Amino acid sequence: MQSTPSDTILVIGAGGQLGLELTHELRQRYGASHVVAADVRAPKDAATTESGPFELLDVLDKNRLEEVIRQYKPKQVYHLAALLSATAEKNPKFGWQLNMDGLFHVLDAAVDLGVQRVYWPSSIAVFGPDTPRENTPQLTVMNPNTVYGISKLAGEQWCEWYFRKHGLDVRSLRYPGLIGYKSLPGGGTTDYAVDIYHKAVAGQSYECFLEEDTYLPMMYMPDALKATLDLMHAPAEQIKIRSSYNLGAMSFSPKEITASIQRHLPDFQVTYQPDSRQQIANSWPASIDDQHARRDWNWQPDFDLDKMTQDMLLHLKQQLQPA
Ligand code: VAH
Repeated sequence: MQSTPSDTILVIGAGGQLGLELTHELRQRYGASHVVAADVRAPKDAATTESGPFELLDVLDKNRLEEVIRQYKPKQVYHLAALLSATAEKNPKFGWQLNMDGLFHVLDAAVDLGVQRVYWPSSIAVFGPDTPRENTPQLTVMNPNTVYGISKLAGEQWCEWYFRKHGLDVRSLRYPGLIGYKSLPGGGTTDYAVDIYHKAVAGQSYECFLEEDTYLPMMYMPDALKATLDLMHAPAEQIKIRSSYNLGAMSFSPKEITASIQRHLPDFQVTYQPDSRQQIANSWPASIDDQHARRDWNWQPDFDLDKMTQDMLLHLKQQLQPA
């Protein structure tokens, strides 16, 4: 077995939309042998398993989690495994179990086995229908009405508790909808904003599951990776919020992303067939106030909608028609 360096990083949920991209980015920055990818099943993306160490790990199996941490002794753990909003609504008990017991297993193992720093993603889903929708503040009314949102709000409070009671350096971001070309999302309400690009590049029309004027906070994956690593690299004394930081970049509606794509592909057509995810989207903010992230660790996004569209279409076309 190839020995892994002492400053190893473990990514749990490495096969997911964010996990796959984060593993790739961490391996590029620190060397593939330094980054252990783990997931409950082997990722479809062969690169994740072939470019560096991979472990099959169900985060609900605490003994297996401790075995992996004892084997690799990671300095940092990124715990990304969760059911997202739409999937968790269809499978509420498992959604709660995976999102909560999985987090407890990681927090306890980190304390017991000396992991130095833990990252855990929260989401704008922690806000609810009576939260101010425009420029939603860091501290405000939080009454999420989805299983996913309830689990993320509870998780934020537990992360803060482990920081206060055990001194565990656990850090978190309330991601908006994430959009990227390297991985497909799974079971989210914001997934339309990824699917729409794939349909456009394939020359097909797209049937959107949200109404055309549904504004949601969104972020291009390179910005999400930048924010995550900026947060994890910041000196501990700069981290003033130990529940989870609001994080923003842009907000747009299906109508606006369609127009952005049509500026490149004028014949692209979209129809609207809202489904149960519309109710979830209606309970979330339209835009986010992330002044604390900008103040505490100099957060600054790089991508707006048109810059993202240009980059997404370029890379998806390259994937479809390799050189
Ligand atoms: C979801 N993509 O749609 C996730 C995200 C803000 C949304 O948490 O469930």
